[in-house]
Amino acid sequence: NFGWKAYYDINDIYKYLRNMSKTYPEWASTVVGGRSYEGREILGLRIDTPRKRGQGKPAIFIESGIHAREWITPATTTYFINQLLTSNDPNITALRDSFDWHIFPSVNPDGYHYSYYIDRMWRKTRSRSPNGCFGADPNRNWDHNWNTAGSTSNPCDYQTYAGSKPFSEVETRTLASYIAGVENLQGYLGFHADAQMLLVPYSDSKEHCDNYDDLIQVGKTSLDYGYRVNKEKYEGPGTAAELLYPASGGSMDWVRQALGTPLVYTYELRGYYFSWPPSRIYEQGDEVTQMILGLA
Ligand code: 0X9
Ligand code: ZN
Repeated sequence: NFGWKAYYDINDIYKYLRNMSKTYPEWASTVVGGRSYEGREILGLRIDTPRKRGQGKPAIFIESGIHAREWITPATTTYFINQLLTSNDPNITALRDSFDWHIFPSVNPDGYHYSYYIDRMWRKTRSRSPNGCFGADPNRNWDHNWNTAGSTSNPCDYQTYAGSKPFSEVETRTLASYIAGVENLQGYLGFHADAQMLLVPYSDSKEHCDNYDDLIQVGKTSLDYGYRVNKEKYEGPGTAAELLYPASGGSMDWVRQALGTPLVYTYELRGYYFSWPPSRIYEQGDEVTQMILGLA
């Protein structure tokens, strides 16, 4: 009875992933992208259909839920998985067969669980600092110009504590090593809420990466495809420093620079103070599906 008219807890999301791997064993398998402070797996689904296998299919990695309270991102990501595995639309089946997908609906499972049951506005991980405060911002913790912009060294900060050092959080450290092991990784899409914009690297300064012009062009096509669904305009594509605010230690910057992955984006979905009516998850699910199709 998993669906897209309610938000589900982490156990139900993981159950859904396991079910899909059992229903579509030729196409999909669960993968463990890392682990969390409280001992959960970072569970994902790899969708690598036999069509075009062994022909150098490019891999695309989808990261959602790095910020715990951005519930629409795990929801649209499972929606996208469902589209890939069940749609008969030839554009979607071609999309499914053309890439080796590594899709992680919740890369901060402890934080999501805490936000779901205890504190709706929780954003960080749940690691315990020596001074007794909890959590670091997992999108400030990656080893790219760590803690130089838009973050703090105060472990009690509710939002943007960078962690005690780069990759201090087991979630970011283990996930980074999984990502580094993905063969032929060409695309990395991170999903956030709710600034309604499309961001490209780098995020800590106004520096543009060397394929900035290509990223902008491809990003525009992605937004055009999304716009057709609900006539919703997203800002960008552009860098976080130019459109939002500078922030260092983000996953996208690390993947772009340390791994050299060419197509790296952060999608900021819609919402209002991180809430979005569950009855309308479909709306953003379809938008995201088209945005990914446009990009691909
Ligand atoms: O601050 C963030 O991490 C993102 N905004 S949010 O409101 N969802 O928290 C912006 C991310 C853009 N920057 C990087 N990807 N580094
Ligand atoms: Zn976020």
